[in-house]
Amino acid sequence: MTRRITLAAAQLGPIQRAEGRDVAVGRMLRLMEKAHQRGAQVVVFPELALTTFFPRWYEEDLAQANHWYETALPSNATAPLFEAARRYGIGFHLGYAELTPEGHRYNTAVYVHPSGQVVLKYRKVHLPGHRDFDPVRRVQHLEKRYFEPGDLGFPVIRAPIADTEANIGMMICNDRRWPEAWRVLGLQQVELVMLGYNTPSLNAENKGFEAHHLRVAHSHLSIQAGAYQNACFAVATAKAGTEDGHELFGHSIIVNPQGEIMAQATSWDDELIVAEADLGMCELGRRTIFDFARHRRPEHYTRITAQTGSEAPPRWQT
Ligand code: CDT
Repeated sequence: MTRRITLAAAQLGPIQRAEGRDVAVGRMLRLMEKAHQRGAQVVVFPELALTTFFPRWYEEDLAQANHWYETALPSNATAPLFEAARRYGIGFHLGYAELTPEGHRYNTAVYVHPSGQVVLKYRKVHLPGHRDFDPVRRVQHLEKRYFEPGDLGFPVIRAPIADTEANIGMMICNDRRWPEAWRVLGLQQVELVMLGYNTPSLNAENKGFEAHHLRVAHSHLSIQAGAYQNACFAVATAKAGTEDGHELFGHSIIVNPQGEIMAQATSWDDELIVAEADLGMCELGRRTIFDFARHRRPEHYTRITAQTGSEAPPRWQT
């Protein structure tokens, strides 16, 4: 039996700081309608999809930032997305800022079944940037101020999608650059990784020049390598364009388990890209070169979990 599903990445153009959730949700609904017309069964929206990428703005008092966070899902603002999912029979992935009843703040994503039930929740583990205002940076990237590292690990769940089931997992933006995150998902036989991102076109750390085309290349390299080495599909969806005067590079992609790009966004605006995935394709890598049970040597990987920073090697002695 073939296990085919139609995947969509729903790239969002910029959402300006002054724009409310109603604007973002309205645009997302149009993308869901398009996804339905194009036969998609899963739609992946970006990281922090409901607002501007607010960690670029410094707020001394965190409570003043509460308006950027969701305290419930669905809420009045997000309910139309859940209704559209039900209407079209489409599951969707949504990235948002989460404020829990206990006061914890996370950069979160959920996968919502067409019935409206949340199937899987993930909280971003690798938070880039810094905690305090950095006068050297051209643009602030305050994720370490606004979020705690996720406390859910990298969960994978087997869930119904269309007429079949798929092992789904998630990562968020910076996570895609960490092979450890992909491998933890791979070790749970993930077949579909959903990930959203907001990546500036410029490296704003002022520690050297990084060419624009390499910023995109590094993103694609990481996603293609992660999908290939873990024999899974990946839907990677960007927020794109000039947001609050700062450029995000877009280039959303859908990748197959061979690491090939099946579809790529070409605009820096709202754009839907679609690809058909035969989940059976995950078997080849899993049974051959990346048959983990046969080939992995974890006894030689202890540094991966025993150590965080790198250590200098011993110096060769004559
Ligand atoms: N949102 C996010 O994780 N963005 C990072 C850029 C960080 S630059 C400090 C990324 O890895 O794409």
